[in-house]
Amino acid sequence: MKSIKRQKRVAAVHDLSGFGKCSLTVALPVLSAAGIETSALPTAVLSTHTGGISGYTYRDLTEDMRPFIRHWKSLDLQFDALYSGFLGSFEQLDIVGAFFEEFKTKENLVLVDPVMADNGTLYKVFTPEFATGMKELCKQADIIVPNLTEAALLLGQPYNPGPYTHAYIEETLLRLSELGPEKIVLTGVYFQEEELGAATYDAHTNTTDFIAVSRIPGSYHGTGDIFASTVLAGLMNDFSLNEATRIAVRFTANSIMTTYLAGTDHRFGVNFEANIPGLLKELELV
Ligand code: PXL
Repeated sequence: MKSIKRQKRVAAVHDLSGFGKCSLTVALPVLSAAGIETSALPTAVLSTHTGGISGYTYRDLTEDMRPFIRHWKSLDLQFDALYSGFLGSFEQLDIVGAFFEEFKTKENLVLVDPVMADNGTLYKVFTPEFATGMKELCKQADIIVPNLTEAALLLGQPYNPGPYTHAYIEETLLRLSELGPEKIVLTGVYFQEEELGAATYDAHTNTTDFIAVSRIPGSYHGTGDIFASTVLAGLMNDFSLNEATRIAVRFTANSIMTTYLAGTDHRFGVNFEANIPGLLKELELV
């Protein structure tokens, strides 16, 4: 057991999708399990996520966000990390940018997961202008966690489906850090068909790292949110960027494996819950 420390607090800016584990229904349990107090600034409320499920309801919470932020400011709340993911409208890019400006301190961390696309295509609720706006938001971040589709959109370059070369990944990491963020975690990285993992870059130390695990067949919804939330959980528990990324790759892969073996619908998200005890061991919390 680690000695008792001051509890860290994170503000998570994501949608709440009622069914189909992703965004807040992943960020809250993962961060809470890792001992972190997690406040939610919801961007939208949906009956399900938008990936491969039709007929979902969509309540855009743009109008609630500024009053939410004002109230938090009036309470003089402080956060150890500001963590944004799926935003509910174009206007929210500015609102979240202003939120970062208000709550950024010298010590805390701004992590932007530029959730907007995967497998070479934008999610259907977003426009190319949204991608341009997301690039501006990323400039305010200390860490960004894009997949390779999002990286291509942020850099205005064509999507490359892989397998990748080390040179391509290193160049992409460098160009992303030139946007502003000191640390980059790139997901969906693979050099051979049978693997999948992530790459990191830290501009402060000018170091790059790769971690890959065996690829599990299929594409599983919500895994990007599990991954990014776990990277943050690791960082908030004082692991280095590379250690936190390794923990996140293993936890995400284990959750996918549990789901693959169970044969459940990939659109409904993965069984990360079964793997939380393993995560807590990796985080040295038990
Ligand atoms: O996991 C990303 C995500 C989050 N929230 C909503 C989504 C998606 C991806 O499709 O639709 C509502």
